Amino acid sequence: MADRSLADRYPPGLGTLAVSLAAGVAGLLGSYGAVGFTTAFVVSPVERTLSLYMPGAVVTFAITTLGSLGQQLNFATAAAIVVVLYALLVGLSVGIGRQLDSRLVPLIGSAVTVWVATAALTNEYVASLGAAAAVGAVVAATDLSRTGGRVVGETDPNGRRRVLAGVGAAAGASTIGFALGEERSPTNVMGVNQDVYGDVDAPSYDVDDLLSTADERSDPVGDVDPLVSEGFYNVDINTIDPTPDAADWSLSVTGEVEQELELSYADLRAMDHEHRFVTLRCVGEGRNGHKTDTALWSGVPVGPLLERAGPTSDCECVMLRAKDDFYEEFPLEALESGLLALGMNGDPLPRAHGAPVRALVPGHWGEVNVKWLTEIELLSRERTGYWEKKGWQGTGPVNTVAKLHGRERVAEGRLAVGGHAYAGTRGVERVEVSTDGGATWSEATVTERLPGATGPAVDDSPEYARDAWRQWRYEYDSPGETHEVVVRAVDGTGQRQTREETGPVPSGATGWVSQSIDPGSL
Ligand SMILES: Nc1nc2c(c(=O)[nH]1)N[C@H]1C(S)=C(S)[C@@H](COP(=O)(O)O)O[C@H]1N2
Ligand SMILES: [Mo]
Repeated sequence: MADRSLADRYPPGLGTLAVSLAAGVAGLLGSYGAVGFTTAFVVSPVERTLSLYMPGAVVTFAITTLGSLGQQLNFATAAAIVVVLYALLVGLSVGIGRQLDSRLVPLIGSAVTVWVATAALTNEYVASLGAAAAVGAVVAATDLSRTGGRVVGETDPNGRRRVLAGVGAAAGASTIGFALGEERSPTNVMGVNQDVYGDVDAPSYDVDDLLSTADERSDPVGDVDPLVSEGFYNVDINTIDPTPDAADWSLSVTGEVEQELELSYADLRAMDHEHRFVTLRCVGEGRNGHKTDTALWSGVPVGPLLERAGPTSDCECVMLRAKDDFYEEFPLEALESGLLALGMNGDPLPRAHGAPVRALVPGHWGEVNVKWLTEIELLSRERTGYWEKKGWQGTGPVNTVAKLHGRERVAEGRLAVGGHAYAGTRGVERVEVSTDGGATWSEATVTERLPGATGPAVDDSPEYARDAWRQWRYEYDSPGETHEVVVRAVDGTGQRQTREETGPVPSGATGWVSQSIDPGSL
């Protein structure tokens, strides 16, 4: 038995397929173990390519029918592609090894090709050894597995033990990879966000007064968030956020300008800051969706920077570009009153919301509020942004909306409904409520507007936040039976929220929110 042929060392047909796929999974988790949930993880470049080239129809379908699951689907597809790629490399190495009757070719071939493929995808030569080591361990375990000294072909015609050895080794390597990856992730798979600010002294802002004013003015009904959101929503084109190191991050102002600028994080930090309450709303959310939130942002006004660069742009339009390859184009005028945010609610900007710096564009849909911002390019002609290429039209001002998310029994026979209303920089003037399906209307109580921007960068302090939501509340006698509550907002120009109902695609949901309320359930 000393001279066993290679054919006996690897299980035939389906067995090798099983071992190769198991090795693929182990390789995936080997990569995760080496770098955690960062852009160096082998899935990251694949999901980025998918999100850049995935046809708009698929993306829109995913968003409208699956909600935020679209992004997870993208991630799962990318992970599956990596597993199949690794499995192919292992299967090929084993096949060639068989032809050459060599024991070394499967092992060395698998490890080396997986390493090269991972390094080519991620540009991480050392970290890619994680994937190679895991795959190598699986192949070696298959090769070395003991068969009890008997002739393999007789006792184990399907190479069952070898399959078990390979799959077992894959399970072990995957478990270790997963544990290591969770350990070193800035945001790990289990969803814990360990914020990373890079190698700088992260700013903290003295904004307690503003935050406590916001708290005092809040009037949440039921379990609705206060005026400063407790869990700010998140929309990204990729599952794995970039982690630019603030120390070597820079922002450039390029294109149709008299003078191009390049600013480091330290440059921005040294400039005068402003603190302002700003609401963001995603164009992709439903009429009564949960992707509208408000924070107190701290940062540098964009206007003076643009003036310094001296725009000469013919189209009066601008492209913002980011570290995750996201890009959005919109009218320059909208950016002039914008903010480059470095802080959120007194803390440094979290990774999930665009650390180290994101753009805030007053009154415009969330998508142009580009995170992980790297470039402001003044254009000579209009171009199409990421979401517009996929069929959305979300570069304009937000639609007016009043949402109904809170309901409670305030006393015997007395009910309250409430929520948030937002109309971008037009502001919310009032909110009207009907508790009889739209037959009769009354005015809701709305919260006092959030305070205006403060800080050394503000010349003449505005009285209230121009681009922030308000909360509304309406209390009424319970009709005793299930009834339809309808709500609509009127903006600061006197324009009432349109009644015409449309879905989110392409330019944001419209229509009045209407909810059925059963007093018995409150
Ligand atoms: N770089 C980058 N910026 C981005 C996005 C993105 O995927 N990448 N998503 C946009 C979209 S669609 C929205 S609605 C907002 C969401 O911001 P948030 O995740 O901080 O809530 O960010 C915008 N900025
Ligand atoms: Mo969005």
